Amino acid sequence: MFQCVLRSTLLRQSLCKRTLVTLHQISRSSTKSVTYSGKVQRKKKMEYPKVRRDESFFEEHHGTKIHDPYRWLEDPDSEETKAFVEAQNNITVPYLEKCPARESIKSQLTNLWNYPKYYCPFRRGSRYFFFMNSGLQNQSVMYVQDSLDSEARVFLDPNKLSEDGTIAISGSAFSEDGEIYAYGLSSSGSDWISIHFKKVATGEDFPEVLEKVKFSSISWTHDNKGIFYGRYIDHEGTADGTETSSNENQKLFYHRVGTPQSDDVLVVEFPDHPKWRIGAEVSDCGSHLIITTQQDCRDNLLYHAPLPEHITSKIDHTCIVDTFEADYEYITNDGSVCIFRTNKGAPNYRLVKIDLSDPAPEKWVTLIPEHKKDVLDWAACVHNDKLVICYISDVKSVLQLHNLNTGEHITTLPLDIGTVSGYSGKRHHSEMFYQFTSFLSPGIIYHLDLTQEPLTPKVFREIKIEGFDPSQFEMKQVFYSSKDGTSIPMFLVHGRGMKHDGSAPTLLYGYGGFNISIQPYFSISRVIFLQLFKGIIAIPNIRGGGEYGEAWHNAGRLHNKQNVFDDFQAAAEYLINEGYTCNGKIIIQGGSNGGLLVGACINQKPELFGAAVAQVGVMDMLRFHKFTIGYAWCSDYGNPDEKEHFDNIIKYSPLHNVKIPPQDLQYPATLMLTADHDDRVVPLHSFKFTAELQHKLGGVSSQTNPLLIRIETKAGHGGGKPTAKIIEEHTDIFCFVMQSLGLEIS
Ligand code: X98
Repeated sequence: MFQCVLRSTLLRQSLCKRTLVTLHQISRSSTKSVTYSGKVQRKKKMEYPKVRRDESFFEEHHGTKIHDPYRWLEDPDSEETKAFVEAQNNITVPYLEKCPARESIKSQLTNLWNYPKYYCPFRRGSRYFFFMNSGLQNQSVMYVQDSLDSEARVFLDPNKLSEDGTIAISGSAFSEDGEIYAYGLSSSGSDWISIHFKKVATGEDFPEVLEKVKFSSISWTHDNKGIFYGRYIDHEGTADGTETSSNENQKLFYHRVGTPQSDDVLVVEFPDHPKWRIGAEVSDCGSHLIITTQQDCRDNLLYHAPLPEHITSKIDHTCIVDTFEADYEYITNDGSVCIFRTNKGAPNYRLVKIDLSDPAPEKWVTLIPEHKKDVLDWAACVHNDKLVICYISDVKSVLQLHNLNTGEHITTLPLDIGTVSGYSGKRHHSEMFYQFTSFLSPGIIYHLDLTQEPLTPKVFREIKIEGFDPSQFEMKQVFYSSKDGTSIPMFLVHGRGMKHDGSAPTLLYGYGGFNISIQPYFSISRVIFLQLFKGIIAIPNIRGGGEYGEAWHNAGRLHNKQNVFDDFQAAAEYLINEGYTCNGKIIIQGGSNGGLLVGACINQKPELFGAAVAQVGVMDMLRFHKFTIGYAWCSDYGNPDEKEHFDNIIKYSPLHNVKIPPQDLQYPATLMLTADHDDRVVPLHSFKFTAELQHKLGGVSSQTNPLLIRIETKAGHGGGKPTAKIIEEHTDIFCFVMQSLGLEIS
């Protein structure tokens, strides 16, 4: 399961720069309190496109009449929506392109980006594989080696699959003997993948391609004959990621390599539960199929089935967990005794042994108990009887080795302050690799030979970047108090010896949801922000994430969602009150669920921020569950069709809470970003919110800050985006912020 990248956080893009305010000169005293950055500026007002409002369209939600004048924007294929997209890009693109520093920003970004990026090697069969990007390649290339010291040959180069780098590898698995590679390809950033099969020895592809695959695991039977995968066989109409239809009725199939997809065997389905997504994993011993189902974005059911020798029909499975109340993740097994990572009765997660032949919960045995403070983030088995366990401790990674049989702690591997961003190792291997990253460390890959005592990790590869000297910067973690007194951790990164005079442009990035932890990681665009603009990067670990386990997630979801916004706003207030920056120089940024965060915060405290960048955000909180996989997010947002959730959601839904601010105040300069193939958070969210912002505020004389949307083509939610598009996007964001805040490059 772990190959290279662990628990990737969504859209870990940043933007960056530092500069001097020109138009926004705010008095020093105002930087000490949260006030008037939104004061009227002497800037030219933007002219926005005329967008039709259907004032007559409304729906009753639990007795409340809700107007939805832009419902027509939900049809991505209508001529009117296409005209909207064109009209919006027609004002946004010239705004971004007139930035005088554009070429300089782009070339500095490109130059610094151009360094070799290596990822953890992993052994499959008798060979080693790794991904590497030489610098500016659109997609990382997969290499193969016969041994760690032998020459690396290109195994699969996705850059050869399209002219513009928009075809990306997304999901893959080697057969047990390492001789066949099953790999998913996604086009233009869509979540849809097609699965291909490659013979490792010759590089030759099998003829068949598996289509209509989404949200799927790929797991091989140990006879190397085929894979289990999830498919939306009933999906009608376009399946290229531009459609918005709900993803329902996923079914688990078995595909035998070398045969057409039409011959695939339907092995598991749950026709009474169209919204369940099915995960399947063949156990380490090859004898069991572990099946999980999930309806939302937390808690899963658990089933198992002994694997038949020949898979020709449905597989009978036995239910082990029949209630959605906790997460269960298979780690390894010895015979019928399986180890799972779970938060059942352990909000910070524990490892538990479940005997499949006697699976009653009262018979479960705790192998690694819950840590009282640190979160057991992931676990893997290596060298037959060892467990690698990664904890999150105050947002930083801690990596340990334990005994598989007793759970006993063997050693804690030395690690700097940062994140274990990659791991590879197999139970039947006596070596492992792991990758470390942090704000100021582009990556160190360690190799650990578990046969050598004392256990001594060796640096296998360290990534260095010409033109980036980490010693010129400093990073620290602070804890600030949120509105209700909760202590929130926040990382701050800035130039060493930075003037602490409240004038630094500050990029405040947040996510706040879905049990996702935002741990330190390296980002070139953030370095650019630090270097060019002498800025500050501020990353608060707001509630809703997984940094402190289930309790932290729970404190920021459903009826507690407002805590997420409060935490983010309190971060801005802390930065101002501590004299780091002032409201006119705070740029808030978030993507996906973090786009919702940005949308909600500009509605709730427009005067607190100078600029806002909301990427691929969820903005219509009354309708998110109607599109693609949106229904799965009810575990964080609640179901708007239920009154108690509606009553909560309507208070913060970005689309429904745009208000003209009090006299003289205005919304921050706001840039929404979306893309035509985003089938995770469909573009209509950003379309409707933009139309509403421009309608309500566009005619207000104090609103001189621009309210714009950038609509990308041949791109999706962020995964698999080619480097060229990423650099272009960062450049646009910098140009937007620079011009709208009146910043200058020093
Ligand atoms: C999702 O919606 C996750 C969607 N998702 C899945 C499963 N597999 C995936 C594989 C690739 C990409 C997405 C996948 O649910 C899956 C498959 C089988 C069984 C269980 C799950 N997420 C949320 C999201 O994208 C947050 C985290 C993941 N959001 C966008 C939330 C709001 C905005």
